Amino acid sequence: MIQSAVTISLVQEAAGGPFVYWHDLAGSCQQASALGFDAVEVFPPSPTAVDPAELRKLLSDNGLKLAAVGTGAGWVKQKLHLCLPDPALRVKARDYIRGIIDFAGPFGAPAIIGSMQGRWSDEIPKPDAIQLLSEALVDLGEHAKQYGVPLLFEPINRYETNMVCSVEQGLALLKPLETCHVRLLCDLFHMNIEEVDIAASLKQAGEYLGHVHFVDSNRRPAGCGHLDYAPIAKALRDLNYNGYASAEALPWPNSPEAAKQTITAFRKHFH
Ligand code: LER
Ligand code: MN
Repeated sequence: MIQSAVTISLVQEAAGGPFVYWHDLAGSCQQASALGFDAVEVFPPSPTAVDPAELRKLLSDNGLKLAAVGTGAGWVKQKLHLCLPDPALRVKARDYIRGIIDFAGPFGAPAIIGSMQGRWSDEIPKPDAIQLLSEALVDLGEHAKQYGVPLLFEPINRYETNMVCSVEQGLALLKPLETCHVRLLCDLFHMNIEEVDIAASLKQAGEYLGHVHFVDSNRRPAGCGHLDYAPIAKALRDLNYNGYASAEALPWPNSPEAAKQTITAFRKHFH
């Protein structure tokens, strides 16, 4: 059975980004719980910004699970990524992600690498960048293994990276890796830009599919754009996908309405 999740951003610098709830961890958990979400996905400003004991209590008090934790603040706040020309900064980027894995792991939640995949450049041409990214994914995937969770890797659209934009490119990156602990995060917003057929690409991801960002074509909550969810839901059912459909969407028209719209769409399509 697919499970529902909703995003909470705690990163001031990410203002305007695609997160349903903002800044208030306790209040957001209460609202998510009241609407019946299974879990929350948290976007923290650093690996140490959220007190694990406080989060554990909030999750327990509200009957929620932690779906995943984003690493994107490493890019947004510190301009770190895994393919930077400076080796010392690449180490820092890897350590940042390792810190998020160590924060999320004890909750049984995976860390997400999206924007931290970085981009190739004149100084680090594409084949070298792919090599650097692959080495980092093996190291970090094996690090996640101790918690019994995968590391999630997210193809993101061409306007945000020149590295891995589609499911096909994601599979080409992950299949040769000497670890089986890295899975794909398929974000329907990015897929709407990059894929020929979203449902077919989800099926192609197959057992590599680890997480879904549930959102509409315009990054508004599901049902507020022009995506056709029937074939998407069928593809996920056919795969026996039992991970999360996590609402990483703009707080449109506002956070409470976006969350309500999302859970209504989730129940319509997935239950
Ligand atoms: C992160 O999940 C994502 O989808 C990226 O677009 C962040 O910029
Ligand atoms: Mn996403």
